Amino acid sequence: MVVLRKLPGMPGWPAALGLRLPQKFLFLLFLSGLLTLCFGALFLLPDSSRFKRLFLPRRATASASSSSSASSSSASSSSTRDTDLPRSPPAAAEPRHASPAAPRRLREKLRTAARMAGPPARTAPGSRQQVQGGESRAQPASASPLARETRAPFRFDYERFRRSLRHPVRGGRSGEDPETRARRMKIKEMMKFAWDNYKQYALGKNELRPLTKNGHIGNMFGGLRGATVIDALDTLYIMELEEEFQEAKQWVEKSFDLNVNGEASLFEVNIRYIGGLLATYYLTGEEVFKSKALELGEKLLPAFNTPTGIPRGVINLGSGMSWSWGWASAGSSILAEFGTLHLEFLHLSELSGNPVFAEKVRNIRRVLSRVEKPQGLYPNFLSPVTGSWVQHHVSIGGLGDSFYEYLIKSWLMSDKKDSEAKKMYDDALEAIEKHLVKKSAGGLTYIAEWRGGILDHKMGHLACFSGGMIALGAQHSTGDRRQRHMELAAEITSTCHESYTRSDTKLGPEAFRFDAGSEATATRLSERYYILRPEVVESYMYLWRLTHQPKYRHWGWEVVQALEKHCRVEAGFSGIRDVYSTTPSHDNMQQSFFLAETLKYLYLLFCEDDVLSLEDWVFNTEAHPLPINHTDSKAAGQP
Ligand code: DMJ
Repeated sequence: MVVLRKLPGMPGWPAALGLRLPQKFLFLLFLSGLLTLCFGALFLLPDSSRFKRLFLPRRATASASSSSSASSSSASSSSTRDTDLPRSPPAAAEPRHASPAAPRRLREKLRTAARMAGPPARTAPGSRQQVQGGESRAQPASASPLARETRAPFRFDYERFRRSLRHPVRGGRSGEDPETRARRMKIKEMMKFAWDNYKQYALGKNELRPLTKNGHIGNMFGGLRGATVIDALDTLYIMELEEEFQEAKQWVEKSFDLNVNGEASLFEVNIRYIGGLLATYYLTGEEVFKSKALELGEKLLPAFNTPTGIPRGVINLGSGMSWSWGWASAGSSILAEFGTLHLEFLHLSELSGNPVFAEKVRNIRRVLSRVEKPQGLYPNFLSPVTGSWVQHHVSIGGLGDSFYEYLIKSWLMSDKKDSEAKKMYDDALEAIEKHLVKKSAGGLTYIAEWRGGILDHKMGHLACFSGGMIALGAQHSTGDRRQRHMELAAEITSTCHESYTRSDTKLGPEAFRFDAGSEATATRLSERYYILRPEVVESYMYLWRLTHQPKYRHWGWEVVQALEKHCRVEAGFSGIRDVYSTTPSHDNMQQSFFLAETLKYLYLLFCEDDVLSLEDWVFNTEAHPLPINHTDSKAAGQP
């Protein structure tokens, strides 16, 4: 100990006090006893974990901080060191993310401290950490849990948010024509039928198997259950299916277990579970939905611990280990997956007061804005290690789709303040128009795919959402550009409609082509199926709201009739294997997105415009409504 060391020219401490040998001995004995007592108190008393955290080597606490909440700024800043990174993709994730080694009480304390963290920690000068691949991530100034615990707990002001809405959530009903009402009621009946059968045969499983009348769990959600419950909640609420909504809510309260240990798709958990829970919280103000969303959000954070901060696609919700999809090129992450987190993560920050979620997605933006874009296009595969593209495949359908959607919706959700997102969207759309938009010999406009400069003249069903997206974006352009984009949106939507009308069932195939004499039809057996997807009716809904041309409601009604005729079975709705066969074979699966999206968009198509008004809400890519920030919030999440 420094204080006892004899300094030159100075007598030692005990000597200076004039003590004799036995007294010196007793003094030293007393002193060592005192020291033992102090250290014992630090490490053994009930409230000692924060001191342990300060004194113990970093590695001993890291797993606790990263899994508990990253909400602790210091936890997230410690997570990017190269030494913790896998050597080569696809790789097992950073072992430090596995939390079980950390004492439970320590984890709980850190979690509590993080929850209670007040307004965002600002980035301290010099707190940017250089990481492999030349990217750097802003790291917030370290804020000790000690300091945080003294602040008032953050509380999202729900009442203030409700007052900020410009329209009542479920809207008015006066003066509508009876046919529109009858059609809407029919769609409501379809939702009730889908829900009732799920409840009867598969409640607590992820999806209903309507032919065999049992449940399906699948392997996308890492052991989470009830995907259909969570996906259906806001649709039940909007359709005023009160009893059914209560059934779903009760299941969430009593049976929705987040302590699972399995491999989940980061993207799917985010868009379905977090999106569904957030939307239902905003619609109802019921705390249970908010707390489940926040708890689940924290479980996704370890996926971001990569050299660039671009998350890997798969995460074990128990251990926090993450890795890339086995099928993704060279351990890459997928554009439509890591690019489809922004809306939900900003709301997680907004509701928790904790900036960590917003920081994660803003970093993704930073990486993307810096990387060079071939011809201005965004390829679908990016390395989370180097931050460079792995393969030059570009698509506005699968693997790319919702990345573009989230750019324009981020801007809208920020009440048009997030100009970076708007610019990225505008630039991307310009490149798409220039390189991918084509017209078929028969005059149909479509968006092709791009493989290293070579066009694949194919559109997936997934790409049909783009009609709605482009129309939505066009509202905020002026002059020629607005008109051009509205025309493009209408033409693409019309092409997608053609893909439906040219089939025998009047439902569209998974992909359709414009080559070798084919025009908006599937040419491969493997592309002839329809799994109750929403994208075409999604575009009808936007085009209806933005133009009020009756054809969009007519087209939507055609889909309702086709669903009733070919997909409705005794115990629910099922996908079909071949849209070109009038005696279709069913795939025995009622997808959860059928309740979240397909039926919701159809219902909204026959509602007044003020039901979930586009002035108040943006829909996440699973059709879960998230509010536009009209409140000029100073909370963590909003730009
Ligand atoms: C949904 O889960 C979402 O719309 C997602 O963005 C794409 N695929 C399905 C529906 O087809």
